[in-house]
Amino acid sequence: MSSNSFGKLLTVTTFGESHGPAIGCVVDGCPPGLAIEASEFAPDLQRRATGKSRYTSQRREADEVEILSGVYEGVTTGTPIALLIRNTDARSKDYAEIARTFRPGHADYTYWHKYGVRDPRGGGRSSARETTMRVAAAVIAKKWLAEHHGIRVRGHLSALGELTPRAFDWDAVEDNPFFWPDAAMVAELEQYITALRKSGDSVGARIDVVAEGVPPGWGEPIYGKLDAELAAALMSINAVKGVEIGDGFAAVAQKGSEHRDELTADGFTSNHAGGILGGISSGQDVRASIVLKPTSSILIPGRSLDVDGEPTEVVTKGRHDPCVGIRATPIAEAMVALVLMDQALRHRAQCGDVGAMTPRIA
Ligand code: EPS
Repeated sequence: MSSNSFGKLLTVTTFGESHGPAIGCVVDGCPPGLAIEASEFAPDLQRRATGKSRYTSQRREADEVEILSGVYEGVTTGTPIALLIRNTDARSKDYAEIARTFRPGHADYTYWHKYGVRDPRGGGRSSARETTMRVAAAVIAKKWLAEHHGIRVRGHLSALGELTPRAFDWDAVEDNPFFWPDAAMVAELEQYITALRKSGDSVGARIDVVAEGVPPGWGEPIYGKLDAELAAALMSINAVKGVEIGDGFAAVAQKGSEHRDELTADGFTSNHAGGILGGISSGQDVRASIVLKPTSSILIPGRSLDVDGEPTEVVTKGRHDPCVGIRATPIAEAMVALVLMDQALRHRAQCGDVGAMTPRIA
């Protein structure tokens, strides 16, 4: 299987299967001198992890990072940084019943046709377990972006099924298991997911990510546009079916006079563009959103075929998420941070000693 790497000057390669002995990644191209230690990976990994609330998969992984290379005496050396996390709570017998069938709506079917073989245990390489290593890699990117450019990348759930926040407060986001910005609605969300779980079904979600502090100039027209690379990176997250930059699809009903972000000495008057013009950052907040489809591993019986082409009915038991979007906020943040750091290094490589004399808009 190829295409397990992305990025140009900062490259990330992930490896491993959900029920294999370990998952890992190699982050290559990180400049030397960044202080990093194993304990710094824990906060973001725990934000993403399973088993942290009643509303996600109950698989309990320690998700402890071992730094195998690229760091000496607590600082990056400029050599490849290899990170490893051992799988400790795989329960492969859950997958025995569906090893010869295809879950409707799951990658089981397409992996089988593409490779002619698949590791059915926990979904193998197609499992959301793989996203653990993206979050680990992005701990490095988030720290580098913060230290070198004062950038902060953060996200929140902006829809859970038909529910949307009625109020917005960043402070609320980390205080509930849904990354929900409206504290007053958390009880409603709990009831919603509990009822959904009981019904054996699943639901989709939307996540918004914002990167604050991105300077103007990052992004490479024509084929390395910042928005194009963000879209590709975000779309590579399991279950993502839609990506928007700025106002995204809402732009279809906007007038030019409404959509454009006017420039004044006091700043841009709005940010419909999501901080990107012509594929290059404008200096405004970079805003991206993703939509994750409902989990396909559900208890409601669905029609399918087995590997011999015989009709069968599939019921997926085990420890699945009723909504994968609930714990995907750190994953979306991770992909945005990794793309931004790669683009920052690329901008420095080509244009590090140039730039316009025009004052930057605040
Ligand atoms: C997943 C199915 C479940 C989740 C898993 C993602 O796997 P299992 O049946 O082995 O418990 O727990 O998520 C993780 C293990 C993780 O770390 O995110 C799937 O089908 O994608």
